Amino acid sequence: MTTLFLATRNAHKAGEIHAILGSGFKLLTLTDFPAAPTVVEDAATFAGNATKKAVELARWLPRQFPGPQMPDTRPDFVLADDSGLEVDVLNGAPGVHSARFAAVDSSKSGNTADADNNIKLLRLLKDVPPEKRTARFHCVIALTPMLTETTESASPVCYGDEFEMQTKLFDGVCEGRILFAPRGQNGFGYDPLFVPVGFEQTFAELGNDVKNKLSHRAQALAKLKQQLDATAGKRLV
Ligand code: ITT
Repeated sequence: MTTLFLATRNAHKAGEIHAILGSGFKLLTLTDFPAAPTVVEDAATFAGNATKKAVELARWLPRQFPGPQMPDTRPDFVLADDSGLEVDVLNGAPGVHSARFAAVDSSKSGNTADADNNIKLLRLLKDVPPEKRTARFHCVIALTPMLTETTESASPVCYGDEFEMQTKLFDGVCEGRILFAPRGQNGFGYDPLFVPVGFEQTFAELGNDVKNKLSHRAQALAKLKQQLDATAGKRLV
């Protein structure tokens, strides 16, 4: 069984990843490692931030699993998801700033409450007609193998590069539109405002089972699974 370390502090995101990947994976999360470093998400793209989260955690983790005595619990890969909402009429905003949209023009650091982010989005879109309220959820997942401690001590200079070189990216996009008021209780973030193409209900109304089949995250994870299955197949040959 493949063990993945989820580099996220967002419990909703971790729950969705768990539900989408199913029982074929063992998952550890940052909740299991409260001392893990906080990664500053200052890259300009989802791919940049996802890579940064995966690589920094993959670099830190080997020290938590010293020696070969923990082969069953030792993660095989770090998985980091960076995602957000891109609204066309806002030139792609909130984009990489989705988690802290309400504070993006202030000096405050850290994520802001989902309700505040949604209120800001609705305010910016208040005069935008329905046909111009197109948007998409975008997710990039970075998968970094957990290299061994021996590799790290062998050549610290090359080690960081090695992590980045071995990182694989998987992306997913879900097109839709933004409503004028929130609807529904499920999900998180902008789900109560987002209606995916082909539906009349928001992600928050459709519920987790439907969302996890068509979401940006589901699409990225389907590609990741395909890659892991192909690699496992090659190892067996
Ligand atoms: P981690 O970095 O710890 O994973 P985070 O919430 O800060 O948690 P991101 O930096 O990737 O994660 O920001 C993602 C934000 O984008 C999230 O907080 C929501 O506001 C929004 N978002 C992403 N996926 C979403 C989804 O499926 N439904 C609703 N909103 C979503």
